[in-house]
Amino acid sequence: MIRLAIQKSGRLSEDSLNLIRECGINFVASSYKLKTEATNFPLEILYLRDDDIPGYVQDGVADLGIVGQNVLVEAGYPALEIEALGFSKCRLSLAVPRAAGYDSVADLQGKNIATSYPAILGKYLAEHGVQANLHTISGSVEIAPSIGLAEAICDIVSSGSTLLGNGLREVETVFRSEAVLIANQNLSEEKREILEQLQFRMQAVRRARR
Ligand code: PRT
Ligand code: ZN
Repeated sequence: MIRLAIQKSGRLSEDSLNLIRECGINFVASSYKLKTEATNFPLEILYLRDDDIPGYVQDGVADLGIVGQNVLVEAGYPALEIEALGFSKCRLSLAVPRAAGYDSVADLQGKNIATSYPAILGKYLAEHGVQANLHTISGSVEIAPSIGLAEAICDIVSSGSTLLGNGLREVETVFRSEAVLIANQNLSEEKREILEQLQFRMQAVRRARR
């Protein structure tokens, strides 16, 4: 039996469940239960907050997980990634108020930037020789400039309509992300065999979708 952690409810949930189902794995999903066992494959599914998934897989509480690369890298466990899954594509971008002047990332020197991704953003700014004051907030990052908390933000973007609706302009792509399969690095021989079968099926599903 192998344990896979997926997001309980959010943007990754439906596509994660669909992928497992398309692999021919049957289970009864329920919105109030925290785990389910598949009926025709040695798999147990755990439903968690996405932010908790990398740590649980690192610690071996779960053997596998499906999570966004943004959350995985921010948590500091990029090495757990074993396969990109091709859904939940998005980018982590810097944005400034539409009326603000902006030529390059150097313009952010000494500025206040609100984000939920201080680790990824901090690394990016350091690579570009920029020192800024990062304000870590867990949600509603887009409103930070209009309430005077920051001159810029760094947040997840997909269509760009949230930025637009908040009077912001996307100026730099900091990180590109999609959902990935992650695995604990010390799986038993038995679990590694189950993982191999699961990956084989996932790859077949992805080929069939193309
Ligand atoms: O409750 P839990 O902690 O599990 O969920 P969560 O609220 O932290 O995450 P959730 O469900 O919002 O997102 C899960 C993952 O989906 C993220 O970590 C990303 O990998 C991926 N993803 C893909 C997105 C988006 N697209 C996305 N558009 N995550 C968030 N957004 C948000 C973004 O923060 C912004 O507020 O949507 C808004 C922007 O969307 P556009 O289309 O207006 O640009
Ligand atoms: Zn989350």
